Amino acid sequence: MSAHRSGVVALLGLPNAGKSTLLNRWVGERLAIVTPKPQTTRSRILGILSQPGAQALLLDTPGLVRGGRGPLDEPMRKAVAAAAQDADVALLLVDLGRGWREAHAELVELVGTTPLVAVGTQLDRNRDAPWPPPELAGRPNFRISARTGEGCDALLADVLARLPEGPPFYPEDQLTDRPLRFLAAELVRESAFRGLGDELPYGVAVEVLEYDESRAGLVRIRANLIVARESHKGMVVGAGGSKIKEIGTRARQAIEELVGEKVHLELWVKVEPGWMKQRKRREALGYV
Ligand SMILES: Nc1nc2c(ncn2[C@@H]2O[C@H](COP(=O)(O)OP(=O)(O)OP(=O)(O)O)[C@@H](O)[C@H]2O)c(=O)[nH]1
Ligand SMILES: [Mg+2]
Repeated sequence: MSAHRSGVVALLGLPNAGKSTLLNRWVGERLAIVTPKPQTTRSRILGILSQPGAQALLLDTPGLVRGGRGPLDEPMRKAVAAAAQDADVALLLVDLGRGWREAHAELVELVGTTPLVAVGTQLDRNRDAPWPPPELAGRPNFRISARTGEGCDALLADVLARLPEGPPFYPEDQLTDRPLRFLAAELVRESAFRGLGDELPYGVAVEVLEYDESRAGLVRIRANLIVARESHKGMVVGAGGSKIKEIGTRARQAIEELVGEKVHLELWVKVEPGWMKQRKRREALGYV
């Protein structure tokens, strides 16, 4: 029997490459939220993938924008750098439809000497796109669709074979290091991102005030949807409270699916100017 392998796999790429979709597919749960909006992921999300003989610690990371100067950009850049440097294997995800960009070169630089695997994503809708780009010539490369699953098993087998020998770091039934209350907050944020369409205010955040599992079969959650400006409150609440209701209903359903129990979700909108600029506050909200 061959030895057990374990190690850290960083998922890197530009916004919307499909990093979080791939993490969720491999782990089989919605650990990382996914939306069509760039910069959906705001922190390093660990997904633990255990198979007989191997355990991969998958680090999903925020997609960086070039020269981004928002208050969240610097901490997000640090999260990406830390993931890249912790990794035993780095996956550079490149949307086949958008192809190679200058910002990819910066990510390659961040990865340094860690073995890098090039992954062309969203194959289902970009079958004829050229691949690999000349900048990635000589690197191992794969094409996948995280949406349909095409190519994902072959990529995973290759990645696991690159991990160093070692025992598992986590119990094999553990899927992440984040508590359920954080995952619940993220699912509320995902629902808000989806519900708010193009007028989404950048500064939306979610804070879970209460996560109560004391009653069998029911989780009671009280949460704030935080906006950075008074003028954003109306957008989130909607006419007669219709928008916040829609956001809450969709989030509740997603949380119920994740925890496998009934959920009671009470959602409030709170204006908190400047939360993004305060490091402690960002950390308390889980975005680092
Ligand atoms: N057609 C298709 N769409 C995909 C695929 N993978 C991801 N998407 C879509 O692309 C969008 C972005 O996916 P995410 O997984 O959130 O991308 P990300 O790289 O995590 O993005 P950030 O967190 O913003 O950096 C979502 O609307 C996904 O549904 C794919 O394989 N095929
Ligand atoms: Mg993401």
